[in-house]
Amino acid sequence: MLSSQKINLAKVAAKAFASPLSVRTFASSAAVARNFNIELHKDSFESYKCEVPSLEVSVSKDDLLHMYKSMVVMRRMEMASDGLYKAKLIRGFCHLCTGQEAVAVGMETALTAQDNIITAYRCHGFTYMRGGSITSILAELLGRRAGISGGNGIVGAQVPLGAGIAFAQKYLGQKAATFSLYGDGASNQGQVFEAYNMAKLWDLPAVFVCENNRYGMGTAANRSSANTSYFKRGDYIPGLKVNGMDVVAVRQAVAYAKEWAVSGKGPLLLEMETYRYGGHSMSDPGTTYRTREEIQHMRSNNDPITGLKQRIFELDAATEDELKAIDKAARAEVDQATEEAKASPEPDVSQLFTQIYQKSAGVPFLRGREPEETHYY
Ligand SMILES: Cc1ncc(C[n+]2csc(CCOP(=O)(O)OP(=O)(O)O)c2C)c(N)n1
Ligand SMILES: [Mg+2]
Repeated sequence: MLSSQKINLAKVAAKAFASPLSVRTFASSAAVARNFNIELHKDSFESYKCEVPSLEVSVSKDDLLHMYKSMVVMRRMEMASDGLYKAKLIRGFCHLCTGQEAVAVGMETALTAQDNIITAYRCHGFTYMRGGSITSILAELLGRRAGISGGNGIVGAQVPLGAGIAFAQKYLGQKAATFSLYGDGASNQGQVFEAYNMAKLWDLPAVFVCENNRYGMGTAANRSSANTSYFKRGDYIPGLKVNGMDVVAVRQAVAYAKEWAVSGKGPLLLEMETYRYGGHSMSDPGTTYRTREEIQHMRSNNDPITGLKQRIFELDAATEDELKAIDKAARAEVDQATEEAKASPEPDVSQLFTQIYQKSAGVPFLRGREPEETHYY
């Protein structure tokens, strides 16, 4: 629960309900909202040892508005976190996903509750998309009782865990996949390649998703990775590079990856080309290792929310007023959740060590920072 050790989210719990967008068949009845046919940009995908997904995508107005709303809420939620951090209500580390919204939203809209997602600490958006409430996410960051818990702060550690979850899915005969997310910085770790190897040996329904936001802390990808084509780094595992700033392209790629993984072809790598607008964490201004012009350029030309908005207008799928109403409702929803999270009491000290070891594990005590802090059950 401590935001100072915040290290969310070991396994983003499978949603208790299926996303309204998850794998939906499009009915042709006149009573059902009409679908829009989108032709994705020709550079949306690049493949390695596999075909690229179709550039033709069919989406309904509901789909488009749901994606728009989810990204707007996510951005607002991160803005609220930013404010709470600056007000010293959130302490310790806080990693925002502003700029990267299309990845979490596009992924979730292609998956079902049976699929699993595991990620590290830049996880607020994924938690929201998996069904975590805004209040629970903000309360967690604030270290309050209403918080939703979890955590992976050891860079890359979630990748073999994800392969293990995929193993369980295969073992249990489930027709679902596990998506393990990691960054460009994490991608060079040995354990990532060990997970690739086992996933391929056993043809696990494991999709490895590299969120390439171009930096690992303050280090540019090309300074840490000898090969920055992350989608090709599985060697014997096919891969796909995806425009991670286009939510519809992400959805299309993830639907393709899921189909690939559950059809028994084994693992697949996805590289989401994305960008974080803020620093690595709240304590990093994010401007010493990259230029302000670069950030501004990404915001002005590649923003996932603006991009989807333009697409919606081009398709004539909704009016400006409709989108403004969504923006307004999102703001109100996040404001209310912020107040609820702030009103949630701090947990009792006796809760400090809950959910670390299972009671049955027989661990009699946990060592604190100082000998006198040792905690006995
Ligand atoms: C094993 C390990 N080494 C180093 C760190 C310190 N650390 C935290 S985040 C990070 C950078 C990771 O970058 P990337 O994988 O690109 O993810 P991003 O933060 O960009 O989402 C590092 C080195 C850590 N938490 N764990
Ligand atoms: Mg990174």
